[in-house]
This record gives sequence, structure tokens and C-alpha cells, in this order.
Amino acid sequence: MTAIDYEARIPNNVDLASDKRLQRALEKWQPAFLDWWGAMGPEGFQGRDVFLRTAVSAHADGWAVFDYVKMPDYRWGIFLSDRVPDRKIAFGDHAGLPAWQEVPGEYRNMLQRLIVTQADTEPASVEQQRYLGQTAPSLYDLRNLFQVNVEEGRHLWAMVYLLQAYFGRTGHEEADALLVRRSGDADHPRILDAFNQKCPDWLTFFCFTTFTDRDGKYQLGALAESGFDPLARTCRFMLTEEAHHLFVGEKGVQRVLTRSAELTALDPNGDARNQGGIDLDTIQKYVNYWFSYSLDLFGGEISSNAADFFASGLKGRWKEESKYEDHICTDAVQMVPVYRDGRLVEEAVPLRNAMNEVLRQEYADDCDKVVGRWNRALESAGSSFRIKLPSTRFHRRQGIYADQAYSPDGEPISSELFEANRSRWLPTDADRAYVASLMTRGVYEPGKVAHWISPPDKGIDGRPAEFEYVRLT
Ligand code: BYC
Ligand code: FE
Ligand code: FE
Repeated sequence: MTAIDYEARIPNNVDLASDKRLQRALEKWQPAFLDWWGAMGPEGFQGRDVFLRTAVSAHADGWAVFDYVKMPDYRWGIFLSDRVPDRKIAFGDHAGLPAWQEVPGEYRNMLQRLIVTQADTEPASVEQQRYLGQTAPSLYDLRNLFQVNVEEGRHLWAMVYLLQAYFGRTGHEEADALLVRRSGDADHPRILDAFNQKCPDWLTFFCFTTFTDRDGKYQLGALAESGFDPLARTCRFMLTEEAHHLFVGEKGVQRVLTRSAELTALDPNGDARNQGGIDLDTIQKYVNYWFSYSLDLFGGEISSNAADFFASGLKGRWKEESKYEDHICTDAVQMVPVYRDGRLVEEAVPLRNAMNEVLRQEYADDCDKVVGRWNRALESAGSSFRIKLPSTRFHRRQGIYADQAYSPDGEPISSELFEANRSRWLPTDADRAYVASLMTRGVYEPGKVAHWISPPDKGIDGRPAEFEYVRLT
């Protein structure tokens, strides 16, 4: 195992000090990153003490410390999980050969593209969440937002390290370009659709961290299986941090649901909006929106890119090594419902070409479990309302379901019928304006929470919920 150099300008466990060229390159990128953070990171609060977790080691026991930190002083570092001795490529055409410690020349472009795509999402999400601090429902939530933000920043560092260490000049150019693209920018947008959508309110933030960060979990899981060992190792460590992002999302939505159920019960007409809360129907629409946008992040159901990623050994399935027996997948097929002549028919797709869909199904099953936990919370709150995930065909922009309209149940329907129901299925401008109207200012007194959300049931790192997670004085 490699010792952590925590005194270095860039904390790392990759022995950066022994590679002066790389160290210089990263130290040159560092001020550009900090400029970007200042311009596009959280608006306000940069001079405040925030009770943050900082990664200081890549080991399961005690990999992080919690303390007050001002965000610009956060120690963004480069941490790879320990090397597995004699690790072999686990799948694809090179299965059984030693894992690559250098970039395999024939796959250079493909690998760089995968890393750039992964990297691009990290700063994008920080940009999307830039203004949320202004309207935080509590200090606890404010702290969680900033925790997610600084760690997405660290994920960017993790990918930039790979680009600069292994991809020469083009890697350096891509590292710079990551600080130039902007979420939602007309001329230089982020690469994937979901990362160009607005995240203007906290219900969106909680849906985003539930559904979009969860795409991160599955994509990182697939890349953690990679035959390119440095990528696998860095993704393994990123997954440790990711768990908290998913927690923030799931518990956030759950607290909104619980509060909404209470306010619905309180109202003589059963209308949570009359009680200053968010009605459950609106929450369902937000779920529909972010689940479908996040499904798009898995790419096409039938994809030659996915087949190439798998064949080359660069990107596996979720838990490829431990969960599957056949790691070659040249003979197997995956049945995929395809729209033909006005109806859906199951078609056999060569498994390698269906790898995006295999990963998407893992993801959708996981999302289903989250919704199950939300529904148990609704039940405990005495509500008979249940959140339901729409079909994976509903409201898609990418893949084979993008050209045809589907109902939330996944039935093909006319685009007229879809449009006629759009306002029932997806958030309207009025819904968004209503949600935003509840969140015009932050709630910053320790222990207080906004009216539209229930308090957290416990605090962070053993601290009470009413702890001063961000010091504003
Ligand atoms: N939006 O063969 P296809 C995270 C493009 S999230 C726009 O169907 P492929 C995080 C595609 O690029 C995890 N474009 O798909 C979460 C291709 O373009 P070209 C991020 C899209 O390539 C929260 C064309 O359509 N990590 O970490 O098999 C906060 C046809 O593509 C989209 C990764 O994504 C889209 N949604 O799969 C912070 C892992 N979907 O080549 C962080 C790396 C597809 O025709 N990326 N396209 O120009 C990949 O593995 C693959 O690039 C994808 C796409 C799975 C994304
Ligand atoms: Fe991330
Ligand atoms: Fe995340």
C-alpha cells in the first residue's frame, strides 16, 4: 500500500513527489480549478466554516476526518484504492491477461473518451447546484450540499489525474476543457443531457442526488471493473464517497414525503399546498422527470459503443467479477422490447451490444428499492399515497424509446396523448414556480428546518441534528 502524502500541495497516495513532471502539471491545473470553484462553485459561504468530511486515506477503516473547513481550503486529493496484486482483466476479449498499468495503445481514444465523459459530470453537478445554498432548508442540509459539492470536485481531480498521468498532450487539453464547458451553456454545454438540466430548488436537488448520483454509482461500479487498473482503483475509492450522496438524496426526498403526508392529513381538503407544503402528486412528477433523465445516462439499449467498451475490457457490468460466470458474452443474448409496427416485441440482442441495458436494469432495480423505502415512510406517516417509478420507456431522450411516446406504464401511445397528459406526468412551470416559492430564503438557525420538510432523524458523524454544521457568524 502507498503512504499518503498529506503535506504535499496536492494530497495523494500515488507518490506524486516522485514524478516531477506530473506534479508540476497538476500544480498548474490547481489554480485553474480554484478559479473555476470560485466562479462556478457554491455561491456565497466560501468564507464560512463548514463541518466537512475530508478523504485522507483509501482504507475502509478511517478513510476520512470530519472537521470545520472553509471550502476553498478543502484538501482535494488524489486517492486510489490499493492495488490488487496480480490483478487480471476480468472480462472481454483479453480476459485473463494482466490488468493494464499503462494505457493500451489500441484503446487509447476509447478509454480517454470514457474518462472525459465521467469527468465532465463532476463539475457539471457542482455548477447545477451553485445557488442552492441560498435557500437551504436547514444548516444540516446546507452542510450536506457542500459535502456533495466538494466531493464532486474531488471526483474531478480523480479523473484529471488519470488524464494528465496517462494521456499525454491530449489528456492535458481535455483536463483544461473540463473547466471550460458549463452546465446548460448554449455554446459549450456539458456532455450528457441530465447535466445540462437546471437544479434550481431542493426537491430537484434531492431527486438529482437520488437518481443522477445513483447513475454515478453504477457507472463507477462498471468502471471499477475496468482492465485499466488505475481507472478501476480510482473508481473503487470514489464509490466510498458516493454512498453519502445517495443517502442525502434518498433521505431528503423521504423527509419531504413525510412532511407532505403530514400536511395533507392536516388540511381539510387534503391539499398539502394549502398548508404550505409540497403535494405528493408534484413529488411524483419530479421523480418521473429525474428518473427518466437519469435512465438516459446509460446510453442506447442497443449500442456498439457498449459492445466495444466490454470487448476491450475497459468497462464491465455491475459487479462483473463477483456476480457473473460468463465474462466473454459472445454467445449470449439479451431480450429487449423493441417497437415494431405499432407494438412492442421482444427482440434478441447480442449481449455485448445490450450492456448499457443490463446496467440500466441493475440501476432501475436499485431505484425500485429506494421507492419501496419511501413508500414505507409514507405508510408510517399514515398516508395511502404511493410513489411509483415510471417504466424505463417513459419520457426518454436517448436510446430506442426516444422516438416514440410511452405512458408511465410503458405502453406506446400517440404523441398527442402524451402531450395531453404531460402536465399530469411531469413538472409544469407552475409546479416549479410553486416549489420555488416555498424556498425563497434559507433557514440557518441551528436545529430549525423549513416548513415543507421534516427534520433529519439524526445528525452527521455522531453530532446532533441541531449541531452548527455551518458557522455563519
Ligand atoms: N446525453 O451508444 P450510445 C456521475 C451519446 S454520473 C447526451 O447510445 P454509449 C455523477 C453518446 O455519447 C456517471 N448524449 O451510448 C452523477 C454517443 O455519442 P457519439 C457518468 C448521450 O456511448 C451525479 C451517442 O449518444 N459516467 O458520475 O454506449 C453527480 C450514442 O451513444 C447520452 C459515465 O457516463 C446522454 N444521456 O453510452 C456527479 C461513464 N447518452 O459517440 C457525477 C462513462 C448517450 O455518437 N460514459 N449519448 O458522439 C459511458 O460509459 C458512455 O459514454 C455512456 C453512453 C454510458 C454515457
Ligand atoms: Fe461524483
Ligand atoms: Fe456523487
